[in-house]
This record gives sequence, C-alpha cells and structure tokens, in this order.
Amino acid sequence: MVKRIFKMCPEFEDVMPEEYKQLVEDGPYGREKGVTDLGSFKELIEEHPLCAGCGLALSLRLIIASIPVPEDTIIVGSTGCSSLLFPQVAIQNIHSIFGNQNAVATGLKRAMKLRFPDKTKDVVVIAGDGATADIGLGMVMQSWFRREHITTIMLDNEAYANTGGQESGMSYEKKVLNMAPTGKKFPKICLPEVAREAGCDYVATVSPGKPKRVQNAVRQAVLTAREVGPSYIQIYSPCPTNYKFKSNQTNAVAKEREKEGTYRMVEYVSDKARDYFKQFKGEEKHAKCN
Ligand SMILES: Cc1ncc(C[n+]2csc(CCOP(=O)(O)OP(=O)(O)O)c2C)c(N)n1
Ligand code: SF4
Repeated sequence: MVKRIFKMCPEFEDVMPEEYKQLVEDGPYGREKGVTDLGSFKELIEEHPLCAGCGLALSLRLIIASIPVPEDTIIVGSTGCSSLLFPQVAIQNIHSIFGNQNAVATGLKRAMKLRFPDKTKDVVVIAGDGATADIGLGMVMQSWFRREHITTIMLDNEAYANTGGQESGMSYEKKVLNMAPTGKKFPKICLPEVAREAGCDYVATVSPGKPKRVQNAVRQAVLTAREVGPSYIQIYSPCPTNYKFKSNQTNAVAKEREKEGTYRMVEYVSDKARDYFKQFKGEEKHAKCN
C-alpha cells in the first residue's frame, strides 16, 4: 500500500491556525482514516446547524469521513439544507447557485488540471435532490455526457426541505408534503438508471444506515472520477422535519425503506471501471493516490 505523506511546512508551523495543526496531527490530513475510525480522530466536520436527526447530517458525516484525500479535494455544494453545513467543513468547498453545481464543478476540475498538472485534485459535487434531479438536471446530465471527471453525490431527502416541503422529482408517488397537500401525482425519478445511460462509470445508491457501504461507494466513485470517467452516488437521507417522524428514527426509516424495497439499493460498475479496478487485486483501491 502506498502511504500518503503530508507535512506542514516547518517555516509556517507557528503561524498556522490551531484547527489546521490539529487536522495534520490528529485528523485525516495525510492519513488513512475512515468511517470505522469515527470518534477516534479530529473530524473534518464537528458541528452543524441542521435539525436534530437530519439524515443529511448523518450522510455528510460519513461521506466526509470517506473522502480519500481530503486535503486535495474540493467540494462543490448547492443551495439547500446542506449548504448551511458546508461553511463548517474543513475541506475546501465552494457554494454554487442552485442547480449550477455540475457546471461549476466542470470548470473547477479543468482549472485545477491546468493549475496543478502534476497533482491529483478530486472534485466532488454534493447537492440536494431538487438541485440534482430537477432544477440542475440539465447541467448534471450534460456533465455526464461530456464525461467530466467529477463525482456527483445527491443527498436524497425526497423533498425540497429548505423551502418548507415542496415535492421534488425524487419524492415518491402519492406522498403528501407540507406544500403538496393532495399528494404527488408522478413516480420517483430513477436517477441511477439515468446516470448509467448517460455514461457514468460508477453508480451506487446507499444510505447512512450502512456506513461501510457508504465509504466503499464514495471511495470507488472518487477513484472512478479520477481515473475513468463520471460517477454518481445517491444517498438516501431521510428528513424528520418534512417527513414527520421522530428525530431518533432516521436510520430506522432508512433501513425500513431498504428492507421493504421502496428504496432500491443498486450498484453499477462499467466494464471500463471494472478493468481499471482489477489492477489493485484486493489492495485498498484509494491508496494509490499522491
Ligand atoms: C436559482 C434558485 N432557485 C430557487 C431557489 C430557492 N431554493 C432554495 S433551497 C431550495 C430547495 C432545495 O431543495 P433540495 O435541492 O432538494 O435540497 P434540500 O433543501 O432538500 O436539502 C430552493 C427551491 C434558490 N435559492 N435559487
Ligand atoms: S428540514 Fe429536513 S433536510 Fe433540512 S435540516 Fe431539517 S431535517 Fe435536515
């Protein structure tokens, strides 16, 4: 396994912020840390303003603990509940106007390649279902058609939560929400299938109820985007506030939906990606980064 090496420049040690020093000394900068280590190291997100029991917060904690090289990653967020949390994440991140996230990520990835030709910079989009499957869908799909080397992660809470509970393309049929009082008239969009048809080389649906699966999917998706082509993860992130269940039931709701088959967990790896991954033969796939 190739070890990641990351050191603070000695000349700057005394002027670097305390938080940064802690991330180098006791956090995941330069080290292999994952979801099974949570609670034993300084995390990249330690507090947030989202509702108690928010599925997005659970998902983001896991996603962020799974990013293979956080110090060389840039997250592109979008408007929605998750955008309230990103200012407190110790990974470079940029907020994009609602729906524009994959266009912004495209420009960023290309600019990073020009600016740092000898370095790997991973660009990961993390946005809500409204931003991804509705208002930003055109830009999301065009980035997949163009085979941009970026990872797209949808936080699927099956609603426009931040604006009070409108239905989204990802809400399921007949679901009554605060601002969909007669129930949704159309079925849930099957975006994993759209992603596969649009050319994504790695596609997975996961939920925070199964942390190790989240980690494997995130690492595989980031590596795919780095070396093969676009990748897509959809993480089911139940919203207690709009779906009106108790805030300690979030993981139970996620597990129940998976068990009853109303939230399908799928994984698709293209032949190209499968060939690429073959070379690692059981090694930690993400370890081969600089
Ligand atoms: C261009 C633009 N259109 C609409 C809005 C209003 N708006 C803010 S958040 C939001 C809903 C976000 O829904 P989603 O992407 O599902 O994220 P969630 O809040 O559910 O996490 C909308 C419509 C906006 N801020 N900007
Ligand atoms: S409204 Fe829902 S998605 Fe938004 S912060 Fe609250 S629980 Fe999370």
